Amino acid sequence: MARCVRGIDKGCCRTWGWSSSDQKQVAPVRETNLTEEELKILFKRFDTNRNGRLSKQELKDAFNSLGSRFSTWRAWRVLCHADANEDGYISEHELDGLVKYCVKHGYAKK
Ligand SMILES: [Ca+2]
Ligand SMILES: [Ca+2]
Repeated sequence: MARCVRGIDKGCCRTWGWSSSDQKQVAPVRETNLTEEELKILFKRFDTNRNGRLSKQELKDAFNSLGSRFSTWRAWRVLCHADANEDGYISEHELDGLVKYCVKHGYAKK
């Protein structure tokens, strides 16, 4: 009898579609077809004040365009990760580290 009740519960969960509605809420990481080279070009385009460095705001805009849902957090993470001289900006020679971070997190082709 107890076994029968458990079976009904399981059936209810399926009927209510809990798992399927959960999946809808969690959007998958947006798949891009960008190569590392294309990513570099994209990031350079977001150097809106043309000073050759990417500020946190510029990084945030770039991640927004890549479909990141947590662009502010991503910009902060990427600065921690790729800002080698810790001046708060990603400069041209630090771009490689930035791009590698993006590849690792699914923003570009491997
Ligand atoms: Ca800039
Ligand atoms: Ca730097």
